[in-house]
Amino acid sequence: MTAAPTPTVGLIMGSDSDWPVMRLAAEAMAEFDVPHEVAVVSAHRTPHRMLSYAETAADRGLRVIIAGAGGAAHLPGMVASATTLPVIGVPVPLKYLDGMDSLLSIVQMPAGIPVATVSVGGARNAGLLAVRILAAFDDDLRKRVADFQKALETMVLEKDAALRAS
Ligand code: RP5
Repeated sequence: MTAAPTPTVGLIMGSDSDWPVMRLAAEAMAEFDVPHEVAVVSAHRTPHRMLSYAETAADRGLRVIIAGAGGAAHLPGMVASATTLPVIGVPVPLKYLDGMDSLLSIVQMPAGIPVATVSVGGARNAGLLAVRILAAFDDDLRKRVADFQKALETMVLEKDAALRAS
């Protein structure tokens, strides 16, 4: 039996209710066979767990953290303040305010503590950005990212051709 590979991306979210959005990040990373771990870590309800997660992440082998939260979405910024790893923030839209509250809570960070914020609900791009960060140090993964982009281009060109032929 072979051991499971050590996760290189930590995918965390403020609540299990964020999972329908955040699973898109997990799916994107799975497409590239990037090993990742998933956890619910709340800035407000489990602050000690959040600090412990952030402070131990690099030593546990993680290289990127994706953090999603909605509403008063302090998780990505607080995690970024307690780790040296790159943090990607995902604004999760809730029932009210169309996710603008989540977006502004995550994107408006003070200088010195960066969070790479994706669009509201943009968890797929968060997963793909994590793949790209890892690919910068991994030639095989970088080639697969290039193949992925080429496939996207081909798909658009084929749709264009089909549209103009109809
Ligand atoms: C945030 O509060 C979570 O990230 C979630 O988006 C939101 C609501 O959480 P629940 O009340 O659904 O657990 O911290």
